[in-house]
Amino acid sequence: MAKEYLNYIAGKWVPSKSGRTFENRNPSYPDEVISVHPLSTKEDVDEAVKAAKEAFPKWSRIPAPKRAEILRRATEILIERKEELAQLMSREMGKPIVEARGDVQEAIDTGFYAFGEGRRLFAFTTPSELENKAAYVIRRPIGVAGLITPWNFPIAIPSWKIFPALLAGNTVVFKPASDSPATAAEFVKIFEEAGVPPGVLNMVTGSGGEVGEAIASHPDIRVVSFTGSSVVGARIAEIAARTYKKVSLEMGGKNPQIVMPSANLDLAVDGVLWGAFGTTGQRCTATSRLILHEAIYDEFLDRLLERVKTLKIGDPWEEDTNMGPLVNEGALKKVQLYIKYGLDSGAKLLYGGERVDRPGYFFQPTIFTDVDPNSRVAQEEIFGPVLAVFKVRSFDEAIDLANNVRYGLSSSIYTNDIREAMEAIERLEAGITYVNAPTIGAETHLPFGGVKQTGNGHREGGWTVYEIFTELKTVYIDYSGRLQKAQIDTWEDLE
Ligand code: UN1
Repeated sequence: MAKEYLNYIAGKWVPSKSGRTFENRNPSYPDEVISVHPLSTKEDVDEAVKAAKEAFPKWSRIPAPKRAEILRRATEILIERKEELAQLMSREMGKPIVEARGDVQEAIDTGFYAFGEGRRLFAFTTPSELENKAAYVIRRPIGVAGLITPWNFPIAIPSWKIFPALLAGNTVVFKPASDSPATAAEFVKIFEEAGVPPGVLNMVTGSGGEVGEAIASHPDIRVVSFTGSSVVGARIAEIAARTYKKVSLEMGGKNPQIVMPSANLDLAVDGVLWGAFGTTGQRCTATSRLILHEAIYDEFLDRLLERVKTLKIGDPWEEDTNMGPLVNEGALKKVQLYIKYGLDSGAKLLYGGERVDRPGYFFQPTIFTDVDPNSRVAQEEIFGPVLAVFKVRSFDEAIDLANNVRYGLSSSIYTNDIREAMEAIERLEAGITYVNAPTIGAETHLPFGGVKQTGNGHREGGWTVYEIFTELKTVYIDYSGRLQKAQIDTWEDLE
């Protein structure tokens, strides 16, 4: 029997006012309906924002170290429920169980970081130019935060936003992806159980077109944080600008792994297999381009081909599965379309390219060689297990090719030449560069985000996410007892 979940508004689990629902199916066996969720409307978002707005004054006045105590409890519950959440996630969106546990762990790490941040939230002090005057900066919560998250990290990415937003004293309206709503609802229950007061965290499920747009346009939401496609991100920014919101966007990637002649080739093969086919290529950090120096090109592809055949595709809840399904039928059709684009543009299929013969949206790991660097397969985010391989003659050509896309999230270079490594770190146009490690696997306590069409200048993770969820207040305290004029009074006047 499919479990029925509801929206969470003002501390109560409630259906959508529309009375409508949608089904959440298992992508490995699409006949199985895992759960049913409210198909919400703007009206439901209005209710949630109202609750969040009402809860804000009290929540924002609780000292941050005390808010942190509640978030620590939530993190402890996450630890207790890690296995159960991972199992649900794996069934709901198809991530291999080992990775699903990692997803929950990422939220645990983020929760404990937030707990520590309760006793930091550092700002700045600096001298005033006038005597007997203090000048410093404090961080203030912003108000109601609208958080819109994708399905590929069903707990990790919501945690990147919910923990810091709440720790900083904001209240939240959360819209999870419609392909992972059950894990999201269980995550929200954890905050409820940990003692987050009614109205402080609200969840509304439904479509991006209806619920997402309502969040982006609501005048009482003051900050929006979104992770998803660049097209939707640009749309959110446009709508949100009309009500002067702060907007943080984390969007697409077309991440390269470069392999130079001095590299440890087996290590680089391990890296690309994990980077390209982990999570079935459905990460914004996934390796979708492999840039090989001509000196190692043939040998590298031989080794890669040998290894890619050994990847185990299967039910994601089996411990030894390497690749689960794509998330839904739309994702499968998109990948199939890109196989056609690749072949039409003259690329050669080295491996894969076919749907797997079994129930569910399974697709083979796929490798294209001889890819035209300006073709769609080389330029666009496919979000599936498709790797485009390129041959280059020099380091400079590798860097230029790596930068020849509109995205800039992650990047990687395998080399044992220190000059190449250091130059790549400077020259790769990306928010993240790995040396001798794959493009995936960011740690939660460091800044995460990208340049070009991947982002709009913000960084989640670590301390930088607190820049997103706080406003700076500049404070001047004049204890001279007289009117002092900045820029006008001189030191000699004071004497
Ligand atoms: C994403 O794909 O949206 O670095 C995030 C990584 C993960 C996060 C990925 N820690 O691959």
